Amino acid sequence: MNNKGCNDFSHRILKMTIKLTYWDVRGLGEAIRHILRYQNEPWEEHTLVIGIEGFGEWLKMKDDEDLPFGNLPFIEDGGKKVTQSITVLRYLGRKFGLFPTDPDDLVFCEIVEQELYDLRNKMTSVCYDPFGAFGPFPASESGKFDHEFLKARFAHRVGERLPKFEKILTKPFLIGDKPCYVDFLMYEILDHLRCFLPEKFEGHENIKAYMARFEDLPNLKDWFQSDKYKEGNYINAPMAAWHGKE
Ligand SMILES: N[C@@H](CCC(=O)N[C@@H](CS)C(=O)NCC(=O)O)C(=O)O
Repeated sequence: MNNKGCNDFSHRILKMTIKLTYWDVRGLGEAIRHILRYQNEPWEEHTLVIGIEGFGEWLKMKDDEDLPFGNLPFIEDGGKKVTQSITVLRYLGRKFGLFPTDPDDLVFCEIVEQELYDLRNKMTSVCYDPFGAFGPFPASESGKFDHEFLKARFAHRVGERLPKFEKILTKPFLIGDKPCYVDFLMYEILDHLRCFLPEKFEGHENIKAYMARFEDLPNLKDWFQSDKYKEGNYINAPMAAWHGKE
């Protein structure tokens, strides 16, 4: 198969166990997990459990001296620590030969990557009450969170955006026959949307076929068929107004 447009220098890199630190939800961590599963490299996870203890660990980690801007998720690879989920995906993409080499492909990938991240952030603000008194976030009386109202507004945007994804997903993967780093984000965000607003996917056959191809990828297929995937695997934290998956 032709891995169009992606470099491959993975053979030159010493294999180390990559460690991912994140909450026990899919959230921003699952696209990273998908790359690691697909690669079938040794990796481990330090899972923070949502609750007093997990929040305590997170607050401590935010001031980690090795992290200029501590945040979750982050990975450790050898001595290197990387935060910002998109930067982590790009880092792993470069490391594993899943990064576009052609400048036009790269610009296209970055546009799609940012579009997906915008959608993800909008969905987060529909699902999490910014005025809730969870963990370290202060309660506020300056606004009222209305999940159903926000969901309807978001559904309108998704209905307008999905045809654009339908139009670009004409190859087996975003830029060729094999996945690049953005495909791991793409599948994950599309699946969040599919779980949240399944009716919006009706008639989008390219998107459905693309998602089925992703679920059939080597190493990922086993994951999607595993009991662990089927039994839990929440998209958002339990305090969210919608935490999926139905
Ligand atoms: N842009 C960051 C966002 C990370 C993020 O929002 N992390 C959550 C925890 S899962 C958070 O609330 N971080 C606190 C903060 O950003 O102050 C990324 O993509 O990694």
